[in-house]
Amino acid sequence: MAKYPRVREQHIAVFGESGSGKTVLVSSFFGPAQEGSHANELWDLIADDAGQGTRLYRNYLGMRDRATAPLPTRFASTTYHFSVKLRGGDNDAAKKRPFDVLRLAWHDYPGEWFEADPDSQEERDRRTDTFRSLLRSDIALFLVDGQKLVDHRGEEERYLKSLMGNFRQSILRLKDDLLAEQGRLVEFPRIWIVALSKADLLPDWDVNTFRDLVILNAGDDLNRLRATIEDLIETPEALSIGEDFMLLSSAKFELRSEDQAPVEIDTTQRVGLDLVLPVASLLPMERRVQWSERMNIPRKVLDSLADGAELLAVGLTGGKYATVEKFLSKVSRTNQASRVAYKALPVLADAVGMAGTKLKEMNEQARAQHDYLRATLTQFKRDLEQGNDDKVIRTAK
Ligand SMILES: Nc1nc2c(ncn2[C@@H]2O[C@H](COP(=O)(O)OP(=O)(O)OP(=O)(O)O)[C@@H](O)[C@H]2O)c(=O)[nH]1
Ligand SMILES: [Mg+2]
Repeated sequence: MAKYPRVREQHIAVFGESGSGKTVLVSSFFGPAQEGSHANELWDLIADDAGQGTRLYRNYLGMRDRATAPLPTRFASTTYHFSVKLRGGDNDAAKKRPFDVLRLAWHDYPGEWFEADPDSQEERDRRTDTFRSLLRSDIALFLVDGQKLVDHRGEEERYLKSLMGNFRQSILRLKDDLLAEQGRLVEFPRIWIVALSKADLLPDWDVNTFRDLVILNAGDDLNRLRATIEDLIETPEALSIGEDFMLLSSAKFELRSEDQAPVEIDTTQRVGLDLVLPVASLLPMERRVQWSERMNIPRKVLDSLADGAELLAVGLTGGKYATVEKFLSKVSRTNQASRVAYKALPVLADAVGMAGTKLKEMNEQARAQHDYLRATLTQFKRDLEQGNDDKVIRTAK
């Protein structure tokens, strides 16, 4: 019997108005991994629900081969379940690894819900329940629609303010219901990445151009949104909103000028999608270390944020799982303060600190040793580093 949990689960919540590109995004995340020619040498990406997988792959093929985008899924809230199955299942490195599968739950939250009041108690309950189901996510992507920015050239402020204002209002509407049961929320997405969708429409922009535009035009609105969310959560200092930014493009869309219908959709030209898994799996751990260096975070908050970070850290650095397991069971027995937990585990800081040449060497070594977990995690970390260097993503330091 396996000694360790064999599956790690990460959740990511995607917030975007209707038409902002949510369905295309998830299709384009999943699709390429299903093409025979695109197989990843370290892992396989599969959909846990076969029907869902078929739908997403069909969406993708429609774009790739017929230049047709998927139909709108307005008002629908969907959670997609994916598994990243590491290769090398029965080699020696695999026997020692704490998990073989990294699961990703991807929650779509429909944008109409930002815009319109619920029209019945039933609808209101449904929204609250859906929102609750997102709360396990450490990371939220907040989409800014590149098409809308193009349409609002010169008056981007109007669009950005209404986007953030509407979202803030919808959180306020949910607030009483969310807090009714046990007061301030411990578990809540604490890292909100502001993401530009359809970045292919703004080919001259890098992530800094985008960030500057958002802060210049809607910095106050971002702060108000942050304040609103702070009121919902326990330990509100442990919250990043408006500190991380990224660019996303699911494909390069070429549109016919008369009616804006796509004539070609080049699915090989994607931006930022390869950062989704690295962001979902590593950013919570990194932020947890940054925050615990700066402040005292209660144990229960730490546990909900990037839980299992220790195992990931060991996976990255190639340390011994047994030490961590022993340590964790001791901590949970004695329920020690967070600072003790953090200090006693320098492996977390070590993992976060790995960078540059050292990281590259560790990745190459892990690949040579067919240690697929370490190869994957060090590769994710390299991808994040590269994304920052290429100015596709900008994560708070
Ligand atoms: N240029 C460009 N256009 C995109 C991209 N992604 C989506 N689009 C366009 O935006 C339209 C809407 O995308 P969807 O993914 O259906 O939007 P959605 O957020 O799921 O919208 P709802 O289902 O209504 O909530 C698509 O039909 C495309 O025309 C992209 O990466 N680049
Ligand atoms: Mg949709």
